[in-house]
Amino acid sequence: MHNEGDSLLVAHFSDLHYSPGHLAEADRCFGFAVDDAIAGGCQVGVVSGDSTDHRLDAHTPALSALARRVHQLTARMPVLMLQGTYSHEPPGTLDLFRLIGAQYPVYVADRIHQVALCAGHFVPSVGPVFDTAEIDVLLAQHGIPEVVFTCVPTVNKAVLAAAAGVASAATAVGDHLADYLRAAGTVNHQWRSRGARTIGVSHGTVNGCQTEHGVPMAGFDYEFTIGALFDADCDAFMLGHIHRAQQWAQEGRVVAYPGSIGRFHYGEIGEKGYLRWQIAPRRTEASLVATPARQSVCIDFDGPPDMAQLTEMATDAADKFVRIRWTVNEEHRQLVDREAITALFGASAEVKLEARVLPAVRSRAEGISRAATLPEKLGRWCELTGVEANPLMDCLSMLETNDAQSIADRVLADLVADPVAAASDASPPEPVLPHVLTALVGMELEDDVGAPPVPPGSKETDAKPALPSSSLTAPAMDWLTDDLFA
Ligand SMILES: [Mn+2]
Repeated sequence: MHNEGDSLLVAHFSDLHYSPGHLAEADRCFGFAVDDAIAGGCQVGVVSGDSTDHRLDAHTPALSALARRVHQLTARMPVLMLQGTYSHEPPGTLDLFRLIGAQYPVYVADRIHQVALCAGHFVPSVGPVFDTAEIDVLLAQHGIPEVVFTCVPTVNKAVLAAAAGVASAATAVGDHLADYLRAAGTVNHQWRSRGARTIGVSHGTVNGCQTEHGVPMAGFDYEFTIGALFDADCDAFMLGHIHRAQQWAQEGRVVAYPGSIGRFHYGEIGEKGYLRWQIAPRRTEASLVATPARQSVCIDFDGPPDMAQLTEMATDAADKFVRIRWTVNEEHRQLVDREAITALFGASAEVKLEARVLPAVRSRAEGISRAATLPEKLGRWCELTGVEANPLMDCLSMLETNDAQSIADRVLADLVADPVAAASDASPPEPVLPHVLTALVGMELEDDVGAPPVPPGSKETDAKPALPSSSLTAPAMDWLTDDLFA
């Protein structure tokens, strides 16, 4: 039916996300893409999932707008629509689209199977792949199909978890799909050898792909590996789900995401568009046709926004969607003039201001509240502040076991037992203090109340350093009775 070297032109759209909130963006971009695909002579249309953003009521203008575009497409080409993520496209959403074909039908792929396109009609396999008897009947009735699709809509992990066990459900998805794709590859190999083109269509994550925010997706619980997709022996593998356009090629075969049709979120990098595929045996190419997606500009400040920088940015932000984020401490929140910023971006399509205010919380001793006993809390505090714990533990046990008078007597007794060398060139006063208090002297006390106990060079204090001044003991005790564990 096809001459070697003939190219089949396929328009591949994905992640349209029609919804009231996204209607303007989705319809401007999908409308452009549909017109462009028709004008460019595309022969088949594929929508690889997430046509809608969430459950839509029948009266929602977004649903009829989507239906109108698909209907427009079917005046010129058959269209295959694949079931996407259930939260975006609740099962059954696409059923209605089977009814809106104009000159050509809309085929809805909502199970894992294969389907042949023969002279504008879709002929599905009964099971997951065409068996030999089906292939013989199909060839006898329709001749060689223009294209055979292998459809892998969103896989319900809950169903798989029930079958494979919860623990292995995540990786089992990948294993089962790889097995299926390999089986489909055997059948596709037969189709290809007869001259039919083969196209895979799926909605899921390829391990190692990159999201629209530039984040690589790597792990074991993604649906596919690139190798598994190439195992399906498809000339073209058309993917949906990831909103960033990207592709992989191997021996003239291509696996590709067109990405979302429009820019639905701030911070999405790269161009938006649809893929125009030229599919010929061993010589497939896919090129992105950019849609007029909205332009967004995002800037984040670690602190109050820099008005000079914003003024410069604003000159290039007309008609763009602008998001400005900043992080400020609670006490500085009043420094930000939201009205001035909004005025700067008066010519922009939208200005979104997102402030993150850091509350004034002083974490003086992290984890201390989880310690159960007072000695444990003290131990944790010593650990965090780098203070030797033993002298303070002695103090604490003294406080817990003795009354005030006996503690005072003991301190005084220690002082008498350790007289002072009262020379003019006396060494610093610290050594003369009882060892439990010595530990407190070196500590940084909050609010600077714990000033050094002895003004250097003061003869008067040099002469009588033996009595701990109130300026020393009071703040030191404050620490123990203060709201330390808040
Ligand atoms: Mn999506």
